[in-house]
Amino acid sequence: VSLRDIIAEFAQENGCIAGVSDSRELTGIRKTLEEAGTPFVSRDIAARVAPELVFPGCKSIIALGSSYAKSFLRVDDGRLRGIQSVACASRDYHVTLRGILEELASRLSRYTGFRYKVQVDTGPLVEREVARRAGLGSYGRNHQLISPVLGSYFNIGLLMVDAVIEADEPSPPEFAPCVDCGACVAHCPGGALVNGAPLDWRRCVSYITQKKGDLSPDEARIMGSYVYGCDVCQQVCPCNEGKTRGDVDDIESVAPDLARLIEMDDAEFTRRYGHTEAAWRGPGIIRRNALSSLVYNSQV
Ligand code: B12
Ligand code: SF4
Ligand code: SF4
Repeated sequence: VSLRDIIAEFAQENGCIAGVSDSRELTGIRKTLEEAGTPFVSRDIAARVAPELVFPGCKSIIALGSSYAKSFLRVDDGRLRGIQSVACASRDYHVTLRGILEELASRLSRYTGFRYKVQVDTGPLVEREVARRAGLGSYGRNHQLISPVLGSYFNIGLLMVDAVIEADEPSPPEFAPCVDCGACVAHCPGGALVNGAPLDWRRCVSYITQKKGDLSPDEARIMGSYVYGCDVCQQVCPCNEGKTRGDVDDIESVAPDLARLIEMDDAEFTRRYGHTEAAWRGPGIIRRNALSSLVYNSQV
């Protein structure tokens, strides 16, 4: 069997999509990266585009995509509820996807010797571009990488290896259906999506819910009822129709009772958020957002 067959079989067993990219520099996106000034990531643009700098000896990169799409109905029980990304209804992908990639490395090591490095979100490489080159999907106007199989609600994890594995055909950059759509641009609460330009991240609700410090009145207004993350540009996207996998178990994970959140102590924070991606900024930021959402709700 070929390494490609093993990867494909492993991905299927784990409900993921998979592709392989070569390790050449990510050409063509350097200028955008320099202009974007992206938060939460390395400012070392050279490392962001060069697999060789991130993992010396890198020959191939396996990209996995793991869905977090779940369906749920909004509740109307008279309580003031905030909004959280549906990602908060799943276990933190930094942990789960890393585990899956470590397991893949172990599976492949039965067939060949190699060194490897895993990156899931926190490393410098521009993950969406690597995943596009590995054939996982194309960019929507919402800047999400959209897969024909999973839609856009999926996380990306990378396994860099120093073995050569035959690469997949890259996906075309632009998601074709966007030409006749524009729903995400029209519905983005912060007006952060501008056709043809990089994301205006300072106006992106997802960024505002994760930034440190106080919120300006403008930021609080854009954030509205959101407490962690934002899915609007995915919710309105036709690419996600029929792509959910299971239901949200606990409505509090996507529509938390704001009065309860502002009173949450650290132990309650760990119980509610400890296993999710929303835990990384700590309880103070979630309480800040909950309070801002309550104030916002009492004004509208
Ligand atoms: C910093 C960051 C953020 C920042 C800034 C986002 C941004 N768009 O730059 C904030 C906090 C706002 C954010 C929000 C979110 N993020 Co984020 N984020 C990252 C991170 C760490 C770096 C992103 C980055 O390098 N941005 C720089 C910009 C310039 O790069 P880019 O968006 O990838 O786009 C480049 C190319 O890909 C291409 N491109 C992009 N769009 C388009 C469109 C067209 C038409 C074309 C031709 C090209 C093109 O050109 C760009 C320039 O080089 C990555 C993980 C990583 N290490 O890569 C996760 C990552 C991109 N985020 C992810 C997710 C899930 C989200 C949220 C959905 C979370 C949420 N529910 O709130 C939102 C979505 C916001 C949005 N519309 O993009 C996933 C994306 C998965 C996917 N299917 O696309 C990633 C890959 C994390 C992961 N491992 O799963 N994020
Ligand atoms: S909502 Fe429409 S324009 Fe936006 S990414 Fe989806 S298909 Fe493209
Ligand atoms: S995550 Fe929300 S605020 Fe950010 S671009 Fe998408 S719709 Fe706009």
